[in-house]
Amino acid sequence: MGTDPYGGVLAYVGIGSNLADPEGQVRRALVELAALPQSALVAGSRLYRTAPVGPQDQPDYVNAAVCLRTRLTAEGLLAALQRVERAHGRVRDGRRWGPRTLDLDILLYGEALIDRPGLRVPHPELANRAFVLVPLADIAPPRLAIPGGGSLAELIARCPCGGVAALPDRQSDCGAARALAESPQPAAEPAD
Ligand code: A4P
Ligand code: MG
Repeated sequence: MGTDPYGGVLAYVGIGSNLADPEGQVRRALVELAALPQSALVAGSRLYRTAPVGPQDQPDYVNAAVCLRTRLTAEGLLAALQRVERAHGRVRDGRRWGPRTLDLDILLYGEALIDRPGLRVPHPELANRAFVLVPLADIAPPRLAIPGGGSLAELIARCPCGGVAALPDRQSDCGAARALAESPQPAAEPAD
C-alpha cells in the first residue's frame, strides 16, 4: 500500500488529546485534517479513551487515527499537521510524553522509511502503543505492511491492547469518512 492510482500517497496520522475537552479537540481535528491542502480524507477511526502512556499524573487521552491520500511530501504533511496543532493551542513545554491539547503524528507515509532530524516514519513508538494500533486497525487492513517491522496484524498480536476503550460513535464526523472508505467508488481526487 503506497502510491495509489488516483495520485498521492496513503498516509496514516495518529491523533491524541488529553487537555481542554479532548473529545472535542479530536473531533475538530478530524474535520481539519479532511481539509488539508492537496489531500483527501480516506477514512477515520472510531475515537478511543485511553490510559496515559508515560507520566501517570495526567488525564486519560482520547485517541483516533485517519488515513489521508496526500500529494504533500512527508515534510509538507508534518508542517501542515503542526499548523493544526498550533491552532489548537498546543504548547510544547519540553516534557516528554506530557499532556497536550492536540498531538498529530505521522504514523506511516506510504511505504517510506524516514529517519531524519525532526521526522521519523514509521513513528518509532508505533509498535508499542495500543492507543495507536487499535485505531489504526479500524481503518487499515490487517495485512498492511509496516516498513521495517511486519504486518499490522503481527504488531497487534504482540502488543498488550489493554487500557483502550471505544467511545460511542457519532455519525456526524468520522462515520461519514468511514462510509466514504467503504464505498466501491474512488474518492474525489485531491485538489492541486
Ligand atoms: N517528529 C519526528 N517524527 C515524527 C512523526 N512521525 N510525526 C518530531 C510527528 N512528529 C514527528 O514532537 C516532537 C518532534 O517530533 C516534533 O517536533 C517533530 O519534528 P512533539 O509532538 O513536540 O513531542 P511529543 O509528542 O511529546 O514527543 P513524542 O516523543 O513524539 O511523543 P509521542 O510519541 O507523540 O507521545 N498516552 C496515550 N494514552 N495517548 C497518547 O496519545 N501521547 C503521548 C505522546 C504520550 N502518552 C500518550 C499519548
Ligand atoms: Mg507528537
